[in-house]
Amino acid sequence: MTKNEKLNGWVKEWAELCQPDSIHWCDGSEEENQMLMDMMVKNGNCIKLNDDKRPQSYYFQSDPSDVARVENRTFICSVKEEDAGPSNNWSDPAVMKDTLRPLYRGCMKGRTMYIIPFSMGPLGSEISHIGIEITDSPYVVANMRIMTRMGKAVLDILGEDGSFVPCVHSVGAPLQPGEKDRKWPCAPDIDNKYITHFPETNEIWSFGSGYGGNALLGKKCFALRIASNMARREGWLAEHMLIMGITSPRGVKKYFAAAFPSACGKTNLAMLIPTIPGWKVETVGDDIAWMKFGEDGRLYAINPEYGFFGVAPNTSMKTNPNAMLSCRANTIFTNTALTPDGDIWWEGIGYDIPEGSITWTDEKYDPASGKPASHPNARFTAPAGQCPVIDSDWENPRGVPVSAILFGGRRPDTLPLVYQSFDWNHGVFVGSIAGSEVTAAAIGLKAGVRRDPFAMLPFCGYHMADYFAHWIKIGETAPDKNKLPRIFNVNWFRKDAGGNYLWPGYGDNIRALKWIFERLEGADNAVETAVGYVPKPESIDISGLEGIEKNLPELLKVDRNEWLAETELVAGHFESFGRKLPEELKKQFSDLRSRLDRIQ
Ligand code: SAT
Ligand code: MN
Repeated sequence: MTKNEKLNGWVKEWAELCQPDSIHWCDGSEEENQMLMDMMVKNGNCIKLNDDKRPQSYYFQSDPSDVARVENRTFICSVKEEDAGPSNNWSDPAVMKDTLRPLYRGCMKGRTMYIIPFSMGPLGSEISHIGIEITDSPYVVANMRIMTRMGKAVLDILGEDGSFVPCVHSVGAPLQPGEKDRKWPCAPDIDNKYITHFPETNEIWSFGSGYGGNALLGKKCFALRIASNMARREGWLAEHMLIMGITSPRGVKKYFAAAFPSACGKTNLAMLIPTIPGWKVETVGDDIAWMKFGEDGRLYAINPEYGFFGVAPNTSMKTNPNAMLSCRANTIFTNTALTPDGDIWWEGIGYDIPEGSITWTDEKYDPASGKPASHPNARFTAPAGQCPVIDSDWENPRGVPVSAILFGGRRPDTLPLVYQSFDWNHGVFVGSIAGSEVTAAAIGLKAGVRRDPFAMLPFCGYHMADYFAHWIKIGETAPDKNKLPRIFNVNWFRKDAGGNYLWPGYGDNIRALKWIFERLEGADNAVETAVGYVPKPESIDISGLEGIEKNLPELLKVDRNEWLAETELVAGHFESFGRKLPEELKKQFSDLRSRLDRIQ
C-alpha cells in the first residue's frame, strides 16, 4: 500500500507476530469512516445518536476496567534507568520487549489490523511529525481520524524514504473462530495492560487498553512522552500546554501558552468567553503545544492535534459554551449517559437527566443508587475545527508566536492570583515547583499539594531534572533572549479563611490575562515582591464585578510565613530529583529563601 520500504517491512513484521485476519490501510476518507461506524453499530460496539439531536455522532460504553490512562502500567524503557528518572516507571527495553512479544503473538486473531498514517501538526509543517499507528481497534481508528490529520495525504508526504514514529497498539483480545466480540474488547486484567515507550528508538508499544491516551497513541505517548525526548535532542519544546490567542479592544493580538495539571480548567481557559467588553479569546489548542524558534527569533507554537478529547462532566453552556458547541455533531462520546431520545447526558451538563436514561455501565439510571450516570472521565472526541472560537491561524504551518507562558494549579492559599517571574530561569523555577491541591477523598492520596512540574509529571518521557535543564538551556541558547516569552503563574482557586473562593474564575479570568497582556506591553502595573512581580491592586480591571474589590488584597497577597512553609515543601520536592537537579534551580531556590528572609 506504500512505496516506503521501511513502513512495509515494519507492517509485515507486526502482521506476522499479531496474526490478524486481514490488514486495512486507512485512507482517512468519509466513506471509510462511515464503513467503520456502520460496522461498529452492527456489531454492538456503539450506538448512533439521534441525528436530529446530535448529527453524525456515536455513543460508546467502555469496559468498566478500562476507563482512563493507567499511569502505573505506563513505562519509559530507556537503556539506562537513570534516564527515566524518579517520576516514571522504568524497564529495560530488551526485557520489556521480551515480556510483550509473547502477548502480541496472535493477539489480533479474528480481527483486522488497521494501519493509521497520521501527522501530529499541520501537514507539511516544519514543526510537525508523522507517526504510523497499527491497531486492531476500529474505535481507535475513528478517534484518531478526529484527533489527528490522518490517512492517505500523510503517506504521500512520507514518500519512499520519509521517517515516522512507529506506534503499535492492540486491545489484547483475540477472537476464536466463531466467537462473538465483546462490546468493548480489552485485556480486563490490569497487569496485562502495558503502555510502553522506547525513547532511544522513538517507538511506542501499547497493549491491553482501548481507552484515551492508552490507545490513541498520537496524544500523550507520541506528542508528549516521545516528543519530549525528540525535543530535548533537537532543541525545541513538547509541552502539556493549551495555546490561546488574545485580542485587545485596540486590535492587538498576542498568544499565550499555559500548563495546568488535570482538573484545573485547561479546556475552559482555552475557550474562555471574556466578561470585559472588547476583549476576544481564540483557541489554537487545549492540551499540547510543540514550540520552536522561528527565523525572527521568536518562539512559535503549533497544536499537534486536530481535535479535542475533552472531559465531559461539568461541561455546560454555562461553564464552557464553546466546548458544548464543538461537540454538537460529528462527535464520539465515551462513557457519558444515554438519553431515551438518543442523545447524551452527563453530570453538570446544566439540565436534569431525562427520565429513562441509561448509565455508562448500561443500567437504567436510578437516582437512589447514588451512582453517577456518566463516568467522571467520560469524554467527547470532537473536531477542533468545530470550535466556534477556533483561531484563524490554528493550522498555520509556521505556528503562532508565543508572548507569554503561564503555569498554575489549584492552590487555596500562598499563591497570588497572578504573578510574573523575574526572568526566564526564574520562570523555569516557577514551572518546576507548580502543583495543585488534592483532597484526600478525591484520589485516595494524602491531602496536600501534589507537585506537578510544568503539568508534565505523567508525560515527561525522561528524567524530570534533565527536563528542567533542557528548559534552562532553551533560554540560554535562544536566538534573541529579549524575544523569549515572559513567564507567569496564575491561581484562580485562592480561598478565604471560611473556604470560599475569592475569585469568580471562568470568563472573569480574562481580567488576570488582561493584566498579563498589559504587562507585556510595558505597563507600570506591578510591584516587586520576594516571589516575583505582583499586580498593583488598582491594575486589575474589576469593572462590573460586584464585591471583589475587598478580596483583592487577599488575592494578591504574598505572605512570608505561607511562602516559608512553601519552600519547606519545595525542598522535599527538589530532593526527589537527586544529583541531577540543575545548579541553577538550587540557586533560584536559595535566592527565593534569602528574599523571603529579608521581609520583616
Ligand atoms: O486519556 S488522555 O490521556 O488522552 C487524557 C488525559 O488523561 O489527560
Ligand atoms: Mn492533558
